[in-house]
Amino acid sequence: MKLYTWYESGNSWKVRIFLEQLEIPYEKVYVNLLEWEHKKKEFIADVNPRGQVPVLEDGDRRFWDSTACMVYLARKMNRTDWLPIEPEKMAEVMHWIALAHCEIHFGLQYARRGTMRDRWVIGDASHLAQYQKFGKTALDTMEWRLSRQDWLAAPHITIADIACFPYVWSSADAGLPHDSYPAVRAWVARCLALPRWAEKPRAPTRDYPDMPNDQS
Ligand SMILES: N[C@@H](CCC(=O)N[C@@H](CS)C(=O)NCC(=O)O)C(=O)O
Repeated sequence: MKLYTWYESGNSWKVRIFLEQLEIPYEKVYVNLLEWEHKKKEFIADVNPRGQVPVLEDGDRRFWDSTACMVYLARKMNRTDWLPIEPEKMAEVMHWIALAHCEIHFGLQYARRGTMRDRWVIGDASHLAQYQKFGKTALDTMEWRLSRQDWLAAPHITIADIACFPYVWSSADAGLPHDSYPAVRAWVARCLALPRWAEKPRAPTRDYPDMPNDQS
């Protein structure tokens, strides 16, 4: 398998974490987001019409969304522990996937990207407070759940936890540190303590400054 990815891409990190959890070997193809390689005509025409990473390639198939990639991998490997197929259990996972693609994406991810790179998806820095409002809803919702159980969607880890992880881990970069979110902080530590998870972290972030900056 091949993963189109970039060092600072939290969505790519999700797929890398899952590939490593499943112990699937893969090749990385770096798409330099800082040089706008993801918006080049050839990338859009040949790899991802959405102009984003991650993209997972398996034979002649390509999947261009972190959740699509994780769902594909979970079903291909028949891992119902990571993605249950019973209606209620699957819907529980979808609660958190929806949060990842809504408040976490439009709140924490976009606030972080604007703050760190001065790239604002809508408007300019004057929109930061709006992004942070979405982001706060995400953190409040997760705190509610994680103060009652260890993992988001089940008594064990699922792809819901991976989907929510990267931009919650780095939410301090979006101006929303974990000081008032003890259950979220404990969940981040629980994730990082898993084997084949913290081995290849992205750049350190304010709440977790001691993580090595391996960048591979
Ligand atoms: N829904 C997509 C979002 C992917 C996404 O936002 N990727 C970022 C990098 S983390 C990107 O390529 N951004 C460039 C852009 O949106 O123009 C997913 O979950 O994979």
